[in-house]
Amino acid sequence: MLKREIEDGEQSLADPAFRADVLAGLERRPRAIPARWFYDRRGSELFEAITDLPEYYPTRTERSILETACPEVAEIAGAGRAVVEFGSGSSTKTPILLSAVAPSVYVPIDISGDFLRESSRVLAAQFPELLVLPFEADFMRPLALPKTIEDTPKLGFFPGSTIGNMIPLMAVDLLKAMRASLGIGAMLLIGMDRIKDPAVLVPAYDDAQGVTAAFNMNLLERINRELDADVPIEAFRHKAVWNDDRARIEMHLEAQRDAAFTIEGRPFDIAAGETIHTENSHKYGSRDARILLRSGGWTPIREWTDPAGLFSLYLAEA
Ligand code: AVJ
Repeated sequence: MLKREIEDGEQSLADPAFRADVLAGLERRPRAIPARWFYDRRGSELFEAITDLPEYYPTRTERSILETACPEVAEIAGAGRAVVEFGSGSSTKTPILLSAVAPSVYVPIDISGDFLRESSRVLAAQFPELLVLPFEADFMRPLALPKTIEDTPKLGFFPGSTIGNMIPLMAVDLLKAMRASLGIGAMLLIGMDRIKDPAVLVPAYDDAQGVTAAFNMNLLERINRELDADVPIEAFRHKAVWNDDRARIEMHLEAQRDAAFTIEGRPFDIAAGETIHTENSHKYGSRDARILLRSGGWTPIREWTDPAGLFSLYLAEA
């Protein structure tokens, strides 16, 4: 069966974890699909486009904070650390840190091997002295880093407010896992988006050009591309809301009419007004962020923010 499909070229082989998350997510109430599935090739391109939008302040704000903070980070962290980046993706922020800290070793960790190899090659060319050791792994669990850097103190780097995708319970687990992975004497440089006026937050996730809408809708397109599915894309619309109780932006796909479709032979019915919850982006005030870090076993030692207080960067020690 598998062989026939490949020969006919009628169906690409879907990631079984994607299939399982989509089916389980649409069967549960409220319906929800994990945000990690946004990032296929098209989704990653759309996210890159989001980072350039006038409404999407986090990327450019964090980059400008890094320009100021990294020389100070280098001073506090001292020489001779290995920089370990979590979920490196195609990060354009990494060179700012590497230029300031000048580590001997850089370990980018990502679940997407393709992206990892591509960006490692670019960085190795940009920093010829640097030993780049790409590590393909799911960083949600404690990792065994390469033996060669066992005794080298680590500086973890987790920019982009990616931690905001997790509910606090998961965020704490992740911080603990990072502490275990990075070992004795480790430091962590982490970006978190701050709580602010919903009039600023909501447009950042619902831009005028509709790029974020396309990013959200691409999840349905991906389901139709990779699974045996006939989701009527035009029946859904992008929705971004501020959940004040939980201090997070939520993205949903809202059915605009009753719709019926099948995925992998399973029938689904969705009523007009019902949503599929696709992402959380938690925001943290300064005290919230410090409590979160401490809950995860990290002691905050320094915070940097931009003049408008939109975004924060924290340096913490294990
Ligand atoms: C990559 C998780 C930091 O939450 O701001 C951007 C993802 N989603 N626009 C964020 C995202 C919609 C982004 N993170």
